[in-house]
Amino acid sequence: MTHSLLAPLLSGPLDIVGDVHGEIAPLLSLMNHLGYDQHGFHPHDRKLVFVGDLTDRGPDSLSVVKLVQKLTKAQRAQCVLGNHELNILLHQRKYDNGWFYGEEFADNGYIVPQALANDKNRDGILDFFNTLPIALEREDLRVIHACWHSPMMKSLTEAKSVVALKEKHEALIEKRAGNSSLDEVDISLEHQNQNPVRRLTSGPEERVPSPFFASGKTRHEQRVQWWNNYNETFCVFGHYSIPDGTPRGNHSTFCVDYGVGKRWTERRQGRTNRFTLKLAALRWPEKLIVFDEGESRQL
Ligand SMILES: [Mn+2]
Repeated sequence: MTHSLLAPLLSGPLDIVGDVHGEIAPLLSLMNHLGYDQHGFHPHDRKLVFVGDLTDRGPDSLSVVKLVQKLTKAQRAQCVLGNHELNILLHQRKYDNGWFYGEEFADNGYIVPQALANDKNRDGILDFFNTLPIALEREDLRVIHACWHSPMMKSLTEAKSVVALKEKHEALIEKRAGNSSLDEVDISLEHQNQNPVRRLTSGPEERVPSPFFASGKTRHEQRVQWWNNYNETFCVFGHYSIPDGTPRGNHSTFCVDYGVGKRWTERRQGRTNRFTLKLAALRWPEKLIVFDEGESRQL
């Protein structure tokens, strides 16, 4: 099967869903509030679009992948590749993707409840992730996981697989860096910003004026709020979770990740509903934001 990493977005009215991160129950609840049945049928023929990061952190990445795979196969949904799917495709073990390798997710001795993958379902997950485009586009709308960067979109047609495309650019950047006087931080920024696979799935970064300590290591880079300088076709993205609900974006961008990936921390504190961290969808063209517990508001 051939597929392009820059693909046409489905036509008609859409519901664009934020980073699910293994939270199957909020996803089913959100689909219900949006008017879909569990097979993804909508009475007004609406379609679902997922912005990537389907897995890790939440209780059941397996069921989320299975559902989204079924919906996309039936052409009732589309999904773009997030950095979490990319890590799994690259066999990069991160602190929160152990479920894929059959390992428990422990946080300071607390075991986060999660369904674990096994030899029977692992290859199917990789096959599905390998079919995901990086970007979707139609005349009035664009969807990408982290960052739309027009000068790089053409490079998405250079290779058939996301892994091949990443490796090709990695080699080019290493070669350029080898002939330069760049320091370690500059080289790391080159890999983040000049490799289309990394920039588009996890966003541009910049050097910080003074290094800071976070999550166990000294950081020399920080994320760039690329949307402040974006004035093109309306673009919906995820990745930059909004724990306090403060919207991210400008007049032509919208971040639909409302942080449900960390909901396990709220459950751990005994909360069972009215969560602060939510799963959201943006209805298009209505520009209505709908949350998994049923609330909604106009963008
Ligand atoms: Mn992400």
